[in-house]
Parts: sequence; C-alpha cells; structure tokens
Amino acid sequence: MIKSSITISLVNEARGGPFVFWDDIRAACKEAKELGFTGIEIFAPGPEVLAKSEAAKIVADHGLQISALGTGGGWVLHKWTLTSPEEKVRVNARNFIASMIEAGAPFGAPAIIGSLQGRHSETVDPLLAHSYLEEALDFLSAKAKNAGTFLLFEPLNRYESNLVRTIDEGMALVNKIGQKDHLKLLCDLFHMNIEEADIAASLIKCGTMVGHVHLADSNRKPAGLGHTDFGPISLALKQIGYRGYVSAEALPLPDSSMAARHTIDCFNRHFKG
Ligand code: LER
Ligand code: MN
Repeated sequence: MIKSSITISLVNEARGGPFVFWDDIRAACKEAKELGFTGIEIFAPGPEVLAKSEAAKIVADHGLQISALGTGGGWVLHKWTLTSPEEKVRVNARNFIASMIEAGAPFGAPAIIGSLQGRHSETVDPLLAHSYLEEALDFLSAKAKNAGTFLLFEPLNRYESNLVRTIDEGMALVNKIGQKDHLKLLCDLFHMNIEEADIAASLIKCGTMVGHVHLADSNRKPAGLGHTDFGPISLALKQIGYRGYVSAEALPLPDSSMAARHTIDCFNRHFKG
C-alpha cells in the first residue's frame, strides 16, 4: 500500500518554498490526522529540532509517522553544499546530513539530499563536482546502513541544479555508489514533469530504486491544481509494488488547509489502496 504524507517547514527563512504546512507542528499534525494522512515530512533547521521541539513526540501523539527529514535547511540557513569549492563547507554539509540520518533513524525517517547537493560552477567543474558528490554519498550511505536506515537522493530540475536532473542520471549515481538498500531516489513529480519524457515510464524503470515520492502538480501547486495526469503515475507506482510515501511538497495555495485537502483528495482518488 502506498502511504500518504504532507510536508511542514520549521525553517522561517524558507518562506515561499513548496511546503504545505508551516511553523506549528501540533496544528499541522492535528489537521493532517483529521484528513487521513499517514505521515508528515519535516523540513527542519537541524537534527536538534526533533528533540528540542518535541516534534517526534507530537507526531507520535497524533498517531502519525515521520515520513522523511528534509536537509535543505543546511543550504537555506548556512549555504552549505556537498559540491562547494571550499572543503570546510562540503564537510559541514556532509556532517549536517549525517546528523539528520542519525536523528531520523529511530523513527524510520530517511534524510533527503535535495538542495544540499549543490551544483557545478566556474570553480568546480562537472567532473570534480560529481567526484565530491560520490565521495559524500559513499560516506553517507554507509552511515545510513550503520544506522539501519536508508538515504534519499533527489534529482532536481535544470533550474534548481545542474548535477543530477533526470531519473536516469539518478539511477546511474545509485548504481555507482552500489548501496542499493541504503541509497534510494526521491522522485519528485514536479521535477520529473520538467525533465522526464514520460513520468510513469521513468518510475517503472526506476523500480525498487524509488524510495520516496514528492507529490505536487505540474506548477508546484497542490495535486489537482495543475495539468499533471496522476492516473498513469499511480498505476506505475502500483505496478512496481511501491510501498513508500507519496508526500505533498507543494505551495500552500490557496492556503495550507485547502492545499492539504486538495492533496488528500488526489491521494484518495489515485494512490490509495
Ligand atoms: C525543491 O524543489 C525540492 O524538490 C526539494 O525537495 C529539494 O530539497
Ligand atoms: Mn522535492
């Protein structure tokens, strides 16, 4: 069975980003539970948030699971990336992700590498950027293995990164690292709408490498408010036996509550069962 999830950002500086709920994890959990969601994906400023804000306890008290932990706070707050020209910055990014892997592991929540992957640039050519990325993924997938969990790597569309943009490129990277049980791909339907010729076919090709799905419509609005055809996409996920989360990473439009409702309507219509 595919599981439903919805995002919350606890990083004020990420305002404007594609997160459905903001700031108040207790209110978000209450609403998510009432609508029938299974999980909540947390975009946190750091690993301490799980303990300090009692986020994990609040999620559990509402009968929800933490579906995943976003690490993009490391970029938003500190400008860390795994492919920075500065070694200190790369190490900070790597250590931040390692700490999120360890924070999420007891709750079965994998850490996500999205914007922290960075990009190649004038000072870091594509070959060097890929070698930095692979070095970090070797280290971090081993960390995930030791913690009894897995790590999620997210291909990003061409306007957000120039490193790994397609599912094919993501699969090549996972194959190169060779830790398939501990490194999986996060397939974001918004990025895929830009980069893939056929979203459903790409998901089928990705198969057991699909570790998490971000749900948004073609325009990053909640599912149902754009032109993505979710029928073939949900069929593809069912065909590959996907049992992970489909997690709404969408703009809170027209507001958070309505975005959550649009999402659960789409989930119930297409992905449930
Ligand atoms: C941003 O577009 C995105 O998809 C995030 O999941 C990356 O951190
Ligand atoms: Mn995403």
